[in-house]
Amino acid sequence: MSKDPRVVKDELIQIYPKKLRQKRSEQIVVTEHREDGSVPAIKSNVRSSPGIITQRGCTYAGCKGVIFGPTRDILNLVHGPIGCGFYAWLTRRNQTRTPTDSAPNFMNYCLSTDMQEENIVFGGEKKLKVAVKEAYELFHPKAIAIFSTCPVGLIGDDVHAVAREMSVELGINIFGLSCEGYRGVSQSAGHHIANNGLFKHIIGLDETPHDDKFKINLLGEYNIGGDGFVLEEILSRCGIKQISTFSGNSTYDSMANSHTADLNLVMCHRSINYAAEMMEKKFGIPWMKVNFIGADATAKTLRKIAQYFEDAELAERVEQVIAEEMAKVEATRSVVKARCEGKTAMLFVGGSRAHHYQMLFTEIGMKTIAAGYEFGHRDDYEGRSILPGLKVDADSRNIEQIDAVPDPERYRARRSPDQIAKLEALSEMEFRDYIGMMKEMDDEQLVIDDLSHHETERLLEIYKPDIFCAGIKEKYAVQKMGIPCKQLHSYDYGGPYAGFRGAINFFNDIDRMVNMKIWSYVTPPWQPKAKQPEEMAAD
Ligand code: CFM
Repeated sequence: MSKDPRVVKDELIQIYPKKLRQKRSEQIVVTEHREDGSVPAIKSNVRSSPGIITQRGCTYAGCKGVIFGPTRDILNLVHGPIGCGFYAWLTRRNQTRTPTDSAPNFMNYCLSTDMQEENIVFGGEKKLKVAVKEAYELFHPKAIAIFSTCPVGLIGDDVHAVAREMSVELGINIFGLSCEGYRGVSQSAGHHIANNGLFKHIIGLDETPHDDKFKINLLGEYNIGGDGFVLEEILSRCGIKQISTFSGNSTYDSMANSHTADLNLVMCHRSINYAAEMMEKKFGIPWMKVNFIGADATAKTLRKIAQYFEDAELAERVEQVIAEEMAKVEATRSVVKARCEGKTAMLFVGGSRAHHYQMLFTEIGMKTIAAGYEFGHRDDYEGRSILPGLKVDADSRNIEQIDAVPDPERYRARRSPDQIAKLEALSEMEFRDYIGMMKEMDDEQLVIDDLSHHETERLLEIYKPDIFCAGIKEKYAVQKMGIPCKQLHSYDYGGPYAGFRGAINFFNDIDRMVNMKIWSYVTPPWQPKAKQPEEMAAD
């Protein structure tokens, strides 16, 4: 079978009925850098077709699991049947560290109203009130967030009214989120709803000032496998004050105080760009796209921060940290690169990692031959420059769009438009911008949105990549085909992978996986018979 990406594209979709084939053909593109700087348009953020096995999750997962879940002291109460409630218990390896043993941490609790048939028929508001009260009496949290699951929206329970009423009764911050699973086409809608919730109900509530010189927030970093801990350590060594993270290892108070920072760093553009935009409009904090995945990428990001603050001492400290860390990275990288050079990878992850992790593979000489997002939008693929021409579809219009305006008292432009322009001219800073995944990929590679299971199998069969990166739902199907699968949602209990120390971990883990002989002993479904023990011994 030809490995020409155009031929492969046809092969992937030829089994589908005509209408679906047409739709999928617009969601699969072959990368190219055109003379005018553009990349091919890709259809994305549209509904998955029934019958297809998608990798996607639901809107509630994006709101509760991704954005609110990693904050340890907001009590997250799921209003819905217990099945959805299971997901409230963070099994996704977000880590957190309390300053003392007695400081609140609700992340390992699963709080649900456990709706029954009776509540679906007669309404669940009463049960929700009782649950809020009970949760309050048990934990005495500063804030309670109530998450709506599908049936709540279908029967029309007013979680917001209950939240307001209980907030007055209990004297704490209680708010509802209309993040029913069906609310959007994927997790992505849940991100937007959660961003709106953060903005309306938390950000800006605490005015405590800080006299640190360099104050930032890290947005779109969820402390999977301890990534956030590594970044906290690097930033503090550089002398940069991290006011808050949205939302890895974060607290309610830090988020409430986050508008006192002078710069917002955006890691995962897809999940948190809304908050970054709204904070800039309301408080005057510029946002800049960064990437801490990859040692070179981390060094570049640190230099950008130093440039933004225009401080010689900070720049010097940053260079010192980079020099110290890079020496360690190089020691591992040179060994691993020699063993991995030329091997191939495929990455199909939610909305950022399929881009960011390509950097790590490039650093050890591996090539990404196919990549895609589960739920990224066109700007995540093609860059934000396409946004002005984008038509908002009905599914996206379903989600509240907040038009933030400057706060009459608190708006303070941290940098003038002239200063921003000067900084942009100085280096490759991406203020209010994201260039997207495709611009950083080689030509003639496959980019596939919302990859289906059928397409996964055909891709693996045709290309036989050395490693496939995805999540737990894909992992075992891929490995049965004799190809190692690295989870990038949870790191397979490995990690952290961010920053310099994380890059070293990643290089070692990938080296072990792509060079492990065991995969050649698995009989993929397209091969007639398994290797016999004597053949294995002869290998
Ligand atoms: Fe952003 Fe994420 Fe991702 Fe995401 Fe996710 Fe995630 Fe992800 Mo799983 S916020 S888009 S909704 S980087 S949970 S921490 S790993 S799919 S690529």
